[in-house]
Amino acid sequence: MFITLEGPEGAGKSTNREYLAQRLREQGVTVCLTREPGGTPLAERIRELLLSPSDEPMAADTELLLVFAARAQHLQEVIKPALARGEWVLCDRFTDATYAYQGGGRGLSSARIAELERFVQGDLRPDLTLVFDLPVEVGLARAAARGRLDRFEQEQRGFFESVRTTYLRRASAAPERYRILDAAQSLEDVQAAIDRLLPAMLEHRGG
Ligand code: Z5A
Repeated sequence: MFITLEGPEGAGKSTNREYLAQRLREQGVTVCLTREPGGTPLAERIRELLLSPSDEPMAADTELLLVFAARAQHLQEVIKPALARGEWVLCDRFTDATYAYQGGGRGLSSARIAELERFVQGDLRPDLTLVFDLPVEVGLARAAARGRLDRFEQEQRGFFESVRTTYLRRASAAPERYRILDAAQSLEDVQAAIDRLLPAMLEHRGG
């Protein structure tokens, strides 16, 4: 299974990816944990370019192409081989983040993103996407508590509202693939919600 974890800043994706991985391992599932942008040495270098604040403003098209360049490398080196070995891939962000940040946030057309999605991924799409949803101010406060803000985290509030709206719109347009979790709850409650999703996920075992 290919599972992606999505959501705005500070939604708890990384924390809950570890939790889900642990619960799946307890059930005998071999998991491959990875993230985007990044996941391979080259893709992590592209991540550095994307996240580091710089005096030269990055054009939105450049940002979009870098995101997909990193993804092409990540798919070839990590995601496809892991799926071919029968592992479950748990990926912290994937192409839904491109629709949310470059589409919703930067205002690039979803048709253009879809073109690159087809070019880089062919037919490969996640089997399940968990959207950790929370009000923008709660997520930004969590991110700020961590210290220095990256290039995206320095954006204005309207940018993050569009990111959140895009995630929710995509999730409600394809409810068979997405599960929305209320990430503003306590971590315990979020993890209890993950536990409730586990039986349905495990039904996928064995094809
Ligand atoms: N990006 C893009 O533009 N286009 C793309 O296609 C892709 C990505 C793939 C890096 O992503 C950036 O790349 C991202 C979008 C862009 N924008 N930014 N910035 P990232 O996922 O690496 O960065 P992030 O969104 O900033 O991740 P994050 O802030 O680390 O969030 P998180 O992983 O969702 O949260 P966390 O690290 O698990 O938790 C954050 C803190 O909150 C931490 O102290 C936790 O202990 C705490 N936490 C978590 N859950 C709770 C609850 N329930 N209650 C209280 N506290 C909690």
